[in-house]
Amino acid sequence: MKKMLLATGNSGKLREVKEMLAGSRIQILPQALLGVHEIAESGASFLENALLKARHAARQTGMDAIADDSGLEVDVLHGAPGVYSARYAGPHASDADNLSKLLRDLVSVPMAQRTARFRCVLVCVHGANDPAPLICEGVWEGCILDAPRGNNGFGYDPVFLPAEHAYSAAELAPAEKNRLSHRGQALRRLVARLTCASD
Ligand code: ITT
Repeated sequence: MKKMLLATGNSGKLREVKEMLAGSRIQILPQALLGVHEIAESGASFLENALLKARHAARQTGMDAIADDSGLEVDVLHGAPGVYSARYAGPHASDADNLSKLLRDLVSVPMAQRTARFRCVLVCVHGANDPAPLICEGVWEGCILDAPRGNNGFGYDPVFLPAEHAYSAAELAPAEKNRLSHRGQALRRLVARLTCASD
């Protein structure tokens, strides 16, 4: 069993990654368990922020670290909230604050123009100064509903209608979300590469 640190303070991400790795050869340890504090996400891209988080956690603990930087890109908002998804309604915004702001910003936008996608960039570093981190990405296409639906998931899930479904991401069973989602895609790619590397 390989132990790896997951550099996130987001309990929704942690739950999904743990669910998806159950039964694999990778055991995830949350950064809070090892006393790693969150750092400012000052990068301009998902990749820069994911590397900042993973390198910081690896530096603090000496462990291999995985980090996820992800967000929602809404076409009519020119890709916003994007890397600012967690802080869309302000620096200390809750999921509910961010979701309400998004619905307000789209209030007069017809359904056909509400196309959007979730993007996830997952990185894995072998030590803080790893010069060749593993980088995997996943993208989940859909559109933004005009009102929240469902209680599963986290973040913007209640207003995200996947292109291939009649249910919002928050109405999907967790296993179905993981099968389709940006994070599920990126994590399966990462696991395949980690498994190759260790064989
Ligand atoms: P960490 O940086 O500690 O991992 P965070 O919540 O700050 O936690 P990000 O900076 O990557 O994470 O921001 C991601 C935001 O994008 C997250 O807070 C949600 O609002 C949104 N998001 C990402 N993946 C999502 C998903 O699967 N479902 C719903 N919203 C998601």
